[in-house]
Amino acid sequence: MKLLAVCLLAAALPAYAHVGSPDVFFEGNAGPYRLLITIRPPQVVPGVADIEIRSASPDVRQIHIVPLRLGYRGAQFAPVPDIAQPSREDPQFYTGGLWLMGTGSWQVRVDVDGAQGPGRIAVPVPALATRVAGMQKAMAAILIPLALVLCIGLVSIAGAAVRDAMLEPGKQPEPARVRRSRIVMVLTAVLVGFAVWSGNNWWSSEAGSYSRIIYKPLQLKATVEDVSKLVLQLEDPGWLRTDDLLPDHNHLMHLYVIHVPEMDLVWHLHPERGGNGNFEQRLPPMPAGRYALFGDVVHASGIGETATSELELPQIAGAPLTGDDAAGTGPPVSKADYTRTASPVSGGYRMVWVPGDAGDPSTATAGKLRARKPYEFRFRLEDAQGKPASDVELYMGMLGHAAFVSVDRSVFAHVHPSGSAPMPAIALAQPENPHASHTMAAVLPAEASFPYGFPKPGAYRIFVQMKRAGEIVTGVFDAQVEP
Ligand SMILES: [Cu+2]
Repeated sequence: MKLLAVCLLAAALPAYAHVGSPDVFFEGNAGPYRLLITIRPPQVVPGVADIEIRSASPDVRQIHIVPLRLGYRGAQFAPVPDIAQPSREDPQFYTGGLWLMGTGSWQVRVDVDGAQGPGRIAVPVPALATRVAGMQKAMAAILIPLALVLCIGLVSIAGAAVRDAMLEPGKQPEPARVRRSRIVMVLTAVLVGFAVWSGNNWWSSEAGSYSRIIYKPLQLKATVEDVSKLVLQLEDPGWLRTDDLLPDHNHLMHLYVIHVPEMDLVWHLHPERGGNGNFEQRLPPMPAGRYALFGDVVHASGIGETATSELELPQIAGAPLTGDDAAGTGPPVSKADYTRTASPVSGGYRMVWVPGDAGDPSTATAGKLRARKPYEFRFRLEDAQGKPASDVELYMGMLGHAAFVSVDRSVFAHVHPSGSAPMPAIALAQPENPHASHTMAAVLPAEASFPYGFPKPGAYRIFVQMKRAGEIVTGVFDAQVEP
């Protein structure tokens, strides 16, 4: 019984990174091959995850994909990998579907074979049941009459067997036989009814245990104490732990605070664990107003979650920002210009949204964006003369951090140059090379790129943070995403 409880708990652990943006986007090197990988996890589990892989180079011959449990030691006994199918229109684009058989933390291992030899990379992906699949009406319309035919058939077969089986051809059954046959038919009908009733009970109990593993988001309760101390309480929705969090870039929580509805002010803060398990953060100076909070945490399973809340604040005198905490400003989103590609940052510098070349389908270009399409978003820091910045530094181990937020706040995704998977999950998937997608060059490039695709059409704001000359700078851009 105890074992069963542990298994149920393990199955219940998973939760969702980001808000309204379940697809995983990943960019990294499988040996010598640069790949942009999209994994669309199923909404019901077991279910099929759709995999899309775009190779940056044309010398790939074949790609194999296989799903494995994340951090599973028996990975050498992996199932036989599937072959990803190349697209007819774009030979560098491959697709495939993989069954994820249970809820929890998975990885998709991608093996590439090509002119430059073999290459391998693994992408973490959470499999979470987010809904119960109902039976389609058309299917029910076919199956229910068929089941009725079976039940009635069984009853009449049993009756006929008793009435007619021993009868000589051409003779009528005597009344005693007819009576016995009726009794058998009634008994059979009772038995069949009981079988259907127990089947329905079994089905309902299976459905009940499935609904227990359906993902329920972590709740966040935000209050302000002692004038300027933000206190965040993570609330367990009944089946999820909040004491198993892993640090991501040395911080247990990455909190975006966005002034709403205009989204003209943003803070990227890192609350620390306070007493009694709460998270606490000294707030910086902030004007009175309404604020949306998006707090990213990562569970020990490698699955990330974003807990959200909104609160009304009075004017906060606040304390100056320290460490990795950063602030940014942009124009009000009601005056958004969806073709604007330059965002001024401090020191006379600016951040530029770098467009794709004509005919380049994978680079996101301002003003030309479609939903459910994976892109690479490229941003460059430039000085007043338009020269790329030469003093770029890593910001929390990365060239940049980006947040994609829909104006209606139903979508929030915190994305890194390696993609949308949390870094601890990437480290679990790539134990031998956790920095597969980190830049380790002595002089850092002035450009950061982020793989991401918008889950649905609408207006979005993109906050991009990079660091130069010891200062974290924030670029603010707008995107109108077409269906
Ligand atoms: Cu980040």
